[in-house]
Amino acid sequence: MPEINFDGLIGPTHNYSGLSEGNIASLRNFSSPSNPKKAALQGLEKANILLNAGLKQGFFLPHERPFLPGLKELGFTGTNEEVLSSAFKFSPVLLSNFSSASSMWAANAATISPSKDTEDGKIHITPANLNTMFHRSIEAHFTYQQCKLIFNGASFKVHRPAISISGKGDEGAANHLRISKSHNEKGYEIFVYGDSGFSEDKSLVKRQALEVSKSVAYNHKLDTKKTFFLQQNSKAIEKGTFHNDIVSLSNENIFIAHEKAFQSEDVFKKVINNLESGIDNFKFIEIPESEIPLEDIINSYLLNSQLFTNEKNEMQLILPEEVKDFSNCMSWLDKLKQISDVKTFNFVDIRQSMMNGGGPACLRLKVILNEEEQNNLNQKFLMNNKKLDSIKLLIEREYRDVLYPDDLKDPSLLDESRRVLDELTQIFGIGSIYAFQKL
Ligand code: SUG
Repeated sequence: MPEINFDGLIGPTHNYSGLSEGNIASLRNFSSPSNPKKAALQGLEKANILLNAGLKQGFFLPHERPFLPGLKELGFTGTNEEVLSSAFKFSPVLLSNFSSASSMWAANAATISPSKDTEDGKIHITPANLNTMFHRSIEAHFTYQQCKLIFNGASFKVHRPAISISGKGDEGAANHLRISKSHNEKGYEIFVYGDSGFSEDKSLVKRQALEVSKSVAYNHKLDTKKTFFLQQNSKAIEKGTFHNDIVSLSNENIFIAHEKAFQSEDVFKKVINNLESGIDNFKFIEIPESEIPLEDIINSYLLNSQLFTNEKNEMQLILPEEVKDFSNCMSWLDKLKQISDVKTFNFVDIRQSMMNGGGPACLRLKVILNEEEQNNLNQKFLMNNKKLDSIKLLIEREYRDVLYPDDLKDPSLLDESRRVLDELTQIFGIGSIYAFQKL
């Protein structure tokens, strides 16, 4: 299969710290108890659906959290215990920022352009700088390092994370769509942005800057005639669409979007016309506000479902269980089955991630590669049943089943996390990759 998804393994510090302004679920669940064990097992279960559907599946390892090197850089000194307790005393929210398990949302790890789309025939990868939210911005460096390890063959070009403009950043694949006749053919790439980095309007958090999106597209050496830039609808951002992947999705020739996803109807129509004339099997499905209001799209996370092509060459959709609570979404799914190649639906319980605003599509980074390119990537980061069993045992043994933001100062949580990460590097057989392993 030409598609491999890389999921972010969910780390032992998964918690609800209410860190993401504009993300309704993250704010609503602030300070609720989390269950890191359940979260990690739910994530694995979701990824396992793809293995069962005949796809290869990759993983990013969790980042080192709490991130002691960051706290030390700020000036906290002493033993690990002292650093954690003085950081917490100084500012609990500061410690939360350095402790988030947010790298689980791998859709925000990078933007990827397959080799068919790029002038030099390489797969271009730009790790996201995630600059708008501090807790996410500190992911960029380690994500870059993992990308260099995973995509290390001659087929790949891993760029440095993009610069940021006036605090607006780059949110990776969550704001990027690719549409093509099939995975194997040259495609169209759409970059979705919040606003210009130089805009004076600061009333809403708009995470993605147009100039940054353009720079990623330029560095990826894309065909300008097949590259488009669409602005997110401000009203949709205001209601909770902090990333585009909450209101639209694509896979091969299918593009599904809510009527209110994009700011300018005219620009959007032009893009659709281009896709219609360039892709003979192009299938655009718009969800009108009258059929499913934007609020229901946001609360159900219907369009944050993970759409992929399975072994039978049919499309399969992994949806969050929450969708079942919305009869309008369920009726729409019945219709979708009739009018498209989307034939199989899997409902998954990933409630732990959903409570922080991360649905099935957020948990993965999709990479399109041909066979040679697949052989060229670091196979150690791919999942198999043996690794899966060992990881499950590790999670069962080490992860907590209750965690409050205040527990982040507990030095034994740091020890547990380090034990987990150390053992994960052994299970994947990748040597020492974490700062604490190199001390
Ligand atoms: O960046 N939540 C993430 C959710 C990311 C979802 N990704 C996609 N839509 N692709 C975010 O807002 C919440 C963490 C906290 O509050 O503890 C958080 O970071």
